[in-house]
Amino acid sequence: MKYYDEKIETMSRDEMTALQSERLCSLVRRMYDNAPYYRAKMDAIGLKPEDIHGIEDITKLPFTTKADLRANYPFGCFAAPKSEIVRVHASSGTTGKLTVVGLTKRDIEDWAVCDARALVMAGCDRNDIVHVSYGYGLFTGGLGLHYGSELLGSMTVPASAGNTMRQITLLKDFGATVLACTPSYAMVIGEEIEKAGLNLSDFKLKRGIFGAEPWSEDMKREIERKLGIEAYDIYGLSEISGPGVSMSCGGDWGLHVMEDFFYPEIVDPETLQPVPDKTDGELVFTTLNKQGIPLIRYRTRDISALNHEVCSHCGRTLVRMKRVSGRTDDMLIIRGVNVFPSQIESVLMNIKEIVGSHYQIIVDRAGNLDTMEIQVELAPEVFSDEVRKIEEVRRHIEHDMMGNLGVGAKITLVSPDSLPLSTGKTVRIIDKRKQ
Ligand code: DLL
Repeated sequence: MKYYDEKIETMSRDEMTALQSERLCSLVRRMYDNAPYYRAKMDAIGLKPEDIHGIEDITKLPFTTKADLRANYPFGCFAAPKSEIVRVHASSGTTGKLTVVGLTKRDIEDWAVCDARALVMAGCDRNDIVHVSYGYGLFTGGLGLHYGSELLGSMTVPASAGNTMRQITLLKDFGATVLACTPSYAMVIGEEIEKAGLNLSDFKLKRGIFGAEPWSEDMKREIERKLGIEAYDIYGLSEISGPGVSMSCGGDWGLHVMEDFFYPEIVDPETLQPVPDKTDGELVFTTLNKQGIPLIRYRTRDISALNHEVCSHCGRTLVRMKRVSGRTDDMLIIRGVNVFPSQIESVLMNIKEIVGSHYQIIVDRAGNLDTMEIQVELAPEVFSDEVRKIEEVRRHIEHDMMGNLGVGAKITLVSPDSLPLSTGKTVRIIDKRKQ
């Protein structure tokens, strides 16, 4: 099975533009009539629904931000009557209130289609056994992949996150062929399999559907090696629709956006002006088909780039977005230098004496100077080595970090298994400057 929906996934640019234009015009009308907060934004600049004739007019429309969702907590941004909402999800940001979204029956069906398409992009079909270790609940990861996998017709195991040894037993006994979880949890599962002395040949795993947090190419290779699988990147956010907003096909440039549902733009985060293809900027989405909580020009804070060329790997015409390496707001500025956690991870993944996926970044200020400490777990076999050897490892990391980040970091090596483990999204950064 090459495509889930060949017509949409290989549509010509002109046809896609026509579809998006039609959907945008009807969305703007609906929002104007049913979403008072957005109507107020349009009124403030004197914009009427009839001023929007097609997707080319999208830049006339005001942006929406997380602050709008927070100000209208919990249900004030819904554009459908509460009687039509059949499910809510929510995500907790790093600060403040939950962001709540409401879905109608059709929203859930559309979402399942996105995830079914995503699974097929990764090479899955109805013969697969899909083990879902994303959390089930208010978080969108578990239920999103779950519905997509069922729609595809694959046997679906709703394992949810946690209790790693039990997960491993289920993976082995049920013969799961696909594992869906956060990349950091995939690393934990891989490490536990190694520690338990289990043989990969006792498992039938072939593919992994990993997302919900930034992860580097190096981490991808490490997960592939540890679990003997091919790892695919899945992207999404609750505000837009959870996992399946975009998905990698295994090609080497980016993730295909389900652009008949979600219209992507990249803007300069300072000027908010659109940037050319393949140029980094802030990713902005408009939900073209949603009913419960449609959003127009929602600023994701994620950094990406777009590429409209037809994909030579899979033949899809769906626009690609570059894998998200960080957010405009998890970017650390250390003594004026911009640092992304993904850069730190890349350095760590190439050092064999440590467990590269277990690290924590602590940022503080001493006097007027920013300080950055990176705590990393030593590999168990190195932990028992003599102090001189361990000090050498520490210096080596410090040196590589300086070379790659352009700013110094204090490296602290800690004993194996001493940093907090994550079964979902990992908290990597403790920024004491903000406390
Ligand atoms: O994380 C939805 C999801 C679940 C995606 C399972 C993929 C798999 P939120 O909790 O609302 O939703 O968090 C959304 O997570 O804005 C990104 O910053 C980050 N993120 C999600 N997927 C990726 C990815 C889910 N593949 C926020 N790469 C987004 C990098 C990602 N960052």
